[in-house]
Amino acid sequence: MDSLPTAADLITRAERLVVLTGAGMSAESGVPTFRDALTGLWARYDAEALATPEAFERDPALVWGWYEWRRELVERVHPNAGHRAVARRDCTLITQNVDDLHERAGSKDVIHLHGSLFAPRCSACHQPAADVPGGTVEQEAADGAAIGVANRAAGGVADGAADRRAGEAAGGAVGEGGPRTPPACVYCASPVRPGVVWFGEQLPVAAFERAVEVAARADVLITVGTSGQVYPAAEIPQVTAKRGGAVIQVNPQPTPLDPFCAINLRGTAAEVLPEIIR
Ligand code: BJW
Ligand code: ZN
Repeated sequence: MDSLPTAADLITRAERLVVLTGAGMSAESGVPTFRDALTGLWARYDAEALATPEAFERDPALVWGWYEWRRELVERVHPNAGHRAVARRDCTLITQNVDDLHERAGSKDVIHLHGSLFAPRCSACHQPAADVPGGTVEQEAADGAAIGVANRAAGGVADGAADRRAGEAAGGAVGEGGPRTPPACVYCASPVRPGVVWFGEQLPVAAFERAVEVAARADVLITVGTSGQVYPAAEIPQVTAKRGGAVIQVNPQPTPLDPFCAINLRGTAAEVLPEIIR
């Protein structure tokens, strides 16, 4: 890659460096992407059945079980050389990822555009589930049998066995862990939902506004491992380019962001980032 030294030089001299990451950033840690043809989540699971507010309303246990499976998967993996390279450099990091691998690598200034697998909240009153008095979310889930009984008594979500049957009936659209009854909110008894941004939902306003602001002021923005297909996140590199900043893309495949990039590096995050962030 002839342009590696040019990219490294631009990054070394940058005064306001911004890094935008997508699912490809965590792929070499073992976290699946969404849209890669064979290995992406959307090749195996139906986004409409799992990543929309309507899906959660229709079948909370199917959706909660899928996200719990993904949360547990993330807990078992580790940041890769790409996460570590970014953490070594002073920059603002904007991520679409719902994992915590940037934080675990040591990055401090992380903007999560699409929420987090580790911030569940009530689907009705929006209280963070971590505020549940008397325990963490994990303790609540471990106490799922009691919650299931309470929910059934309240005419709420179904029990584990029924959920599993529903998942099977849904055509196996559920993660390896199977459907799981979500915990009930202690304030209003509604099901707790994953703290992520689904299709059709607004991004967290303060996070998105700050992301646009730092992108507009960046002299260099590195976009890593995103297909550039999901809006409004895909606008962020365009903001930097239109304001005269240099956009450097790290991705093994071409993307719709290519025309906005001064340099396109066709390689993986763990290979390329340690070479260009010195
Ligand atoms: C590697 C690699 C390696 C592989 N190294 N690289 C304008 C036009 C058309 C549609 C819209 C529009 N504006 C809004 C929309 C609708 C929609 C949208 O964008 N749809 C498109 C898909 C058409 N957007 C929304 O609904 C958003 N909300 C919104 O606009 O609200 C408006 C509103 C306002 C006011 C009130 C109410 C509403 C919300 C979008 C939320 C996205 N949510 C998800 C799921 C999050 C939870 C979860 O994790 O389950 O976010 S979808 C999924 O896609 C996830 C990701 O963050 C996001 C982006 O994916 P990403 O990161 O780019 O991954 P991939 O898989 O697509 O790409 C991976 C890339 O990595 C590939 O290029 C590989 O080549 C590469 N790669 N290995 C480096 N080792
Ligand atoms: Zn509530």
